[in-house]
Amino acid sequence: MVIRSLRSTARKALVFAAAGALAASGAVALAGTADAASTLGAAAAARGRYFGAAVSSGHLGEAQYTNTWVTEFNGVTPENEMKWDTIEPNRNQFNFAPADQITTQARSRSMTIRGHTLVWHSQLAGWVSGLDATNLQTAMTNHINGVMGHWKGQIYAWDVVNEAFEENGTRRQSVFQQKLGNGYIEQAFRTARAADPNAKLCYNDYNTDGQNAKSNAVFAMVQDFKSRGVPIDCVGFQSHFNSASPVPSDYQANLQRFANLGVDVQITELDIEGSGTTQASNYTRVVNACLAVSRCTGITVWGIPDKYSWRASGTPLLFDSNYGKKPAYTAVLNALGGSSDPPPDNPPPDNPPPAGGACAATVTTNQWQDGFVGTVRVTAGTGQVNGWTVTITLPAGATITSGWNANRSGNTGTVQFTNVGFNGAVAPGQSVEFGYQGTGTGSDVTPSCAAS
Ligand code: G2I
Repeated sequence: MVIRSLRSTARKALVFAAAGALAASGAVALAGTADAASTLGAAAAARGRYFGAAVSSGHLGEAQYTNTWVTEFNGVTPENEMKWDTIEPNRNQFNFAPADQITTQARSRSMTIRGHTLVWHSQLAGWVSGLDATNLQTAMTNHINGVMGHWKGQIYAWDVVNEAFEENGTRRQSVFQQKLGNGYIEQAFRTARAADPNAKLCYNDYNTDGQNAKSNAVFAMVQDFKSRGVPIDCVGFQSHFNSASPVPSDYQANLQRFANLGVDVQITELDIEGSGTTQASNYTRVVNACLAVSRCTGITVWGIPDKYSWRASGTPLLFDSNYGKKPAYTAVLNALGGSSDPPPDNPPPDNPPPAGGACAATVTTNQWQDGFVGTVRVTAGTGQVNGWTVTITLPAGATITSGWNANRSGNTGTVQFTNVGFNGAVAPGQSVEFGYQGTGTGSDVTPSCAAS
């Protein structure tokens, strides 16, 4: 197996130290125990930020979906599970179970959780629209208290009010606006502060990513709130981009002007339609803008693989529909200061690669309370490998429940993995990866590799 050199270990220790200090502040957490700078979450943590994904509870049963989430990201926003129609479908009957599926997993990995969203005109339960002003006021307060109370102390930031403005800067004529008037946003924020004083309270919207009539209206509202002591801590910029709505040239300047008001800014629903280098460079611009604004505390992409995006046909995400890392992924990782290449010293100069025809294997384990994901990298030596077998011995009590990109001989104790059709051939010095998921403690595994 490959023994990592001191240089690699020192690099990792630095990243972990930085991330640890930040985790203590509650804002960020490590994605796992994988090589720190080789995942989006760990690279972002080293820059003092979280990197999250919108997650749907309905996909958690798909091993690669969950694995990609927990391996790559250190933050999460439930995509639909906290919306009013799901979470309070009938008055005062709360349905927390779908969102809890996500938050329980997120909490066991110390992820940064964004709550989305409390007061929004869309995905609103039908019963809300029929209420008179007095009842609507009570229902809004009760909703905020009920939902925030359930996760009190566990949510990093809440989108308290979502999409309350029109493109021309006027208020959207939602049921809240029509029945409660202009004051409803302020009321929602004041109620939210009392419901969970530790959560950051955000206003969240789209098409506010550059300076325009809509973002100016939000700006004026935040300025007014700050001047009157209305509790607001952050502004979320959804950042849904495509060719008709590209990353604006003043994107960073716009984030900065909000930050200058004394609020944090967050990129809350990032996706950019396109492919290849164009998509990659647009993602790079967004990440660089956030990194350049010290109060930009994190980025969330609105989904994991393209196939589950709300606009899948535009392939707007970082992973393709087979969970392959797209050029945009590499661009984001690099912009965050990470690298998906094996460290330059892996195999290190003092630990030469295996001889011609042989292979080496390394395992990175992402361990949480009661389960683990192992990612195994098989590297060919100086000669071509045409098939391989990796053997590991799991600690007692560990059981593999699923795996991908390899055939597997068993689930406990000594387990052998052999290549599948498409990843048996490994060119000299190149690597392929496979993985497994299990229950129990699966760390401290030493693999051996035999080429066939
Ligand atoms: O529309 C993109 C986003 C804009 N900002 C607010 C976000 O909350 C919003 O997210 C999307 C979700 O990604 C979609 O998944 O919100 C949509 C609804 O406005 C979500 O779509 C809904 C479908 O409309 C429903 O038919 C479906 O039952 O997703 C539901 C759950 O899959």
